[in-house]
Amino acid sequence: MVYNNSISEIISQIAEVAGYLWERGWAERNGGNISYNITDVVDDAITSLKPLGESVVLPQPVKNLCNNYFIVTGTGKRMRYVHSAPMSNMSIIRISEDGTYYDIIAEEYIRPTSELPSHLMIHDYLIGKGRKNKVVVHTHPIELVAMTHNPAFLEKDVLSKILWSMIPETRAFCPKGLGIARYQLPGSVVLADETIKQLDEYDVVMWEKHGAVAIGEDLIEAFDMIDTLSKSAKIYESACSMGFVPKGMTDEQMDELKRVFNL
Ligand code: 2HA
Ligand code: ZN
Repeated sequence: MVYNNSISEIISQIAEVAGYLWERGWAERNGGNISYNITDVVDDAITSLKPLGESVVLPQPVKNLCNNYFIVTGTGKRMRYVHSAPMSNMSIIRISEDGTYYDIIAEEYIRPTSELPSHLMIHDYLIGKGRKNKVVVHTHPIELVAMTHNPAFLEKDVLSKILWSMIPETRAFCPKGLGIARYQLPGSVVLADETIKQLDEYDVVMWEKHGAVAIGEDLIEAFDMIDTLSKSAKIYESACSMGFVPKGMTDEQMDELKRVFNL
């Protein structure tokens, strides 16, 4: 199919980020998923598309997403192939007029990610709040996930503080830090609910013993936030493997960054 420039650009961006997720080792097998709200840039070529198969009922209606369009990575599809052949590994879906079901409309009948409930409920929640969110990305960053295996790090903002203190960049570019959603079954509505609870305060949420979710207006920015937090987690791990637990920057040093850079 031929897409307009905006949609082509979005497809290239998803392919680019899918490649990073694979290269980082965060996307074993079919791990991770991406959704991108393209409603603002669809044209007649897209809106006139007919459903390719059966409509799929959503586990929870998404009232703020009626008639919205998304590009979504497919269930069971590998990020490394989303990178090399994007439209053979994801599909375009249209949410129904009443927000209770969706249709797959392009290019092939590829069923969306198993984490679609979380993706759509997050999009729905953020649009309802008037936020300009367009993307949700979920991935399995090794060191960050490892850190969620330590119960002490699951208390509010403990992990954020450690990660901020590892390198000034993280304090500067992830000023909100990250939220924590306690372990829930992958793909479940409760996991989506737990995630949404964190989104008023955070743009990145760690799913305990599972992965990270980032939201944003821009996919590269959402990826960069996980990447930056992950860099801090690696520095922490690296120091521990050298035989010491890093103390990190002091509170004064972090406050100075906050003051000087207006964070
Ligand atoms: O898409 O990562 O959480 C596979 C997953 C489920
Ligand atoms: Zn996952």
